[in-house]
Amino acid sequence: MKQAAEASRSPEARLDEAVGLAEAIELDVVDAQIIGLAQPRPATLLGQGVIERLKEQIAARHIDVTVIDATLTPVQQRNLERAWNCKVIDRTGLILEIFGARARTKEGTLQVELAALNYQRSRLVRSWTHLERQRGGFGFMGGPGETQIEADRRMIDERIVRLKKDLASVRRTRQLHRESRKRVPYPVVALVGYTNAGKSTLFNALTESEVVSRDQLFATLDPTMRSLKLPSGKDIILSDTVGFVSDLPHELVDAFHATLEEVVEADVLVHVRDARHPDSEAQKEDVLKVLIGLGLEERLDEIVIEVLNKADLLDPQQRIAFMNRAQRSNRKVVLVSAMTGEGCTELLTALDEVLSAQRRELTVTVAWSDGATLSWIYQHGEVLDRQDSDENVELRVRLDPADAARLERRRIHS
Ligand SMILES: Nc1nc2c(ncn2[C@@H]2O[C@H](COP(=O)(O)OP(=O)(O)O)[C@@H](O)[C@H]2O)c(=O)[nH]1
Ligand SMILES: [Mg+2]
Repeated sequence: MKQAAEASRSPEARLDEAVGLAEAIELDVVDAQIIGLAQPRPATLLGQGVIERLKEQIAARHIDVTVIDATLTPVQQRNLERAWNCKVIDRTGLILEIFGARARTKEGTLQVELAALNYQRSRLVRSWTHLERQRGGFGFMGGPGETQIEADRRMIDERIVRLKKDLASVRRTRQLHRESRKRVPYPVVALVGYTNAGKSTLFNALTESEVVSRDQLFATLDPTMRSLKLPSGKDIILSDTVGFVSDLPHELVDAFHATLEEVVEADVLVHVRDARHPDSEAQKEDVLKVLIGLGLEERLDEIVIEVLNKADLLDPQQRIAFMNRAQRSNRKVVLVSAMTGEGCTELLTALDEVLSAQRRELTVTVAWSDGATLSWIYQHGEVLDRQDSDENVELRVRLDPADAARLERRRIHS
């Protein structure tokens, strides 16, 4: 994996992120390299010497895909694929693959497809200008190449128009999706944060020791969702979400937001931060800005737990500084090492606390004949008051939002 010069951030940090992105779609990264670009070549981006050297490595190690963490023109991409005899994708292509693999809703899928088509279209335009240049700038005079590009472009345009219509109609029925999400009978806790902050490592650390229940619900959940029991005995669903990336290409912003729908639906957000990352503070601001953009501003204090991850890499002084800052925060902050397991118990306790703070009080009337519902309420909620009459029992009960919705369904379907 290689990259072009990028002004603001260190090449090492960018390379780490690119590796993290590739791993997010289950690519097995066998090698990652930083390559200096003295002079970008229009035809291949990289210089001939570099191309030859990599060609040998790619052949010797039977590499199937090479990711270039930069923007490639279609011509550069094609030339590199020919030279190396393997698939080549650039940064935007890689991010689109990730979004495509992770979009969970119809709306998300359409939004990603739209971004992919717009991307393809812009690349057609670019190769068009490339052809124009080859012919000395008279591309508009027509010829087989242009006709093909025009046709491709028209096809893409038609598809884009259709996708936009589909998107509009899916948005109208979005409320229905929300309703079906509510059918998940446990509170949903989503891990959010930058790529490489340690979300997946934490996801595994928190769920690995668990015996995953073979409930039908879980058979249908995808691998980025798992159930987990909190110290209180409460079951939750933990969801590992698409990571934020630095310098997200602007044409991918809508698609990124669409993959974050599950975040809007979640009961708790665990904001995982790499405490050691040089851009950690700027990353935090970015994440919060996006969450606010998703309409969560008013709920942030209620639903966000901040995890300062990679505590094992901090020295004692840094730890103290972090915890002091944390204490001044409105939100719960937990120092964690997903690697060593430090802080995981505290995090689970914090999840219990945040969830019980979200509990709502409600009054329900249950018929004596419905013993199952009565015992369910005692099992899942906190009964504050009880009035028994001849036919029924009236209870004042405190339940978390997911259980309250579950109780409602029980009562409708019984
Ligand atoms: N030292 C240390 N490394 C960690 C910790 N958590 C994650 N990592 C490493 O950070 C990198 C990114 O982790 P990953 O879970 O894939 O991040 P994600 O992109 O947020 O899912 C991996 O190399 C992990 O091994 C931690 O607590 N301590
Ligand atoms: Mg991950």
